[in-house]
Amino acid sequence: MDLFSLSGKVALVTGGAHSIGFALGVGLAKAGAAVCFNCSNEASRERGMKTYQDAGVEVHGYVADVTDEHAMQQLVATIREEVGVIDILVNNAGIIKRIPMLDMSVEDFTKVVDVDLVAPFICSKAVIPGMLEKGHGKIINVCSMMSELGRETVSAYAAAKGGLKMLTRNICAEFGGANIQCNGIGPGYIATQQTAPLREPQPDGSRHPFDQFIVSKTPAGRWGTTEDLVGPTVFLASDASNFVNGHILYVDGGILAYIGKQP
Ligand code: GCO
Repeated sequence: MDLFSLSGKVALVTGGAHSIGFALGVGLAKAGAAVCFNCSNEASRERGMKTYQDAGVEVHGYVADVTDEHAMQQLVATIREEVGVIDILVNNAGIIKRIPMLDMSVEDFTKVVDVDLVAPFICSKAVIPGMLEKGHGKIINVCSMMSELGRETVSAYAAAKGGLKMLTRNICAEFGGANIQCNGIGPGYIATQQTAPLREPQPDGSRHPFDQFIVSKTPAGRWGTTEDLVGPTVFLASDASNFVNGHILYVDGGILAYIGKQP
């Protein structure tokens, strides 16, 4: 099925050294793309390179701060020289701070918005000129269930991910005519380091109340895995989605469609 093949394409996965970004990098590489990733420091880059190597996947790893426009313009230029013009951008890098709103500083709120919303703007701005040159491009924003729903303590994250949904639609609006498709994946509750605190077993060995809550709210009856996100991302990175634009594809086990089991 060549429709899903990424061979000959160059992909950049931001924050691709571990967790969801790593899984997406492996998936894009296995679909044929030449995969590049960036992270915030050399130690993470080295760890990431080893993890990809252990998985038998060849990648190009770089250190670049996604919130720094100059650094990202430089990175895109370096990748152009060393690998090629970027065809696929996955805006994956993200942070979360779970703090009740009245206790959250403006600095903390702004930091989350900078990484989760401003950085995808910066990175998209850096790659779109090359995509316009080539006459095609794919931008995939890693949104969230919090692009649709709020939850206590995640005000900054929800505001940023809600904004990322609308940035996705705006890039579609502005560049769809140039054959650039910008879509999002909306992970449900995925078992990662970032959600580990929500799944930690209780001192008595019982499951975390939030773990039980999410499993009861998810028709699939389980937390997602990073691998669950790979197929939808390869689809949105491939020619199979050339007429899909401005769409957020929720990969959530059905949680957004379900009112939840009666207690
Ligand atoms: C939380 C979780 C969620 C998930 C994911 C859901 O604190 O509610 O971290 O935000 O990480 O984003 O789509």
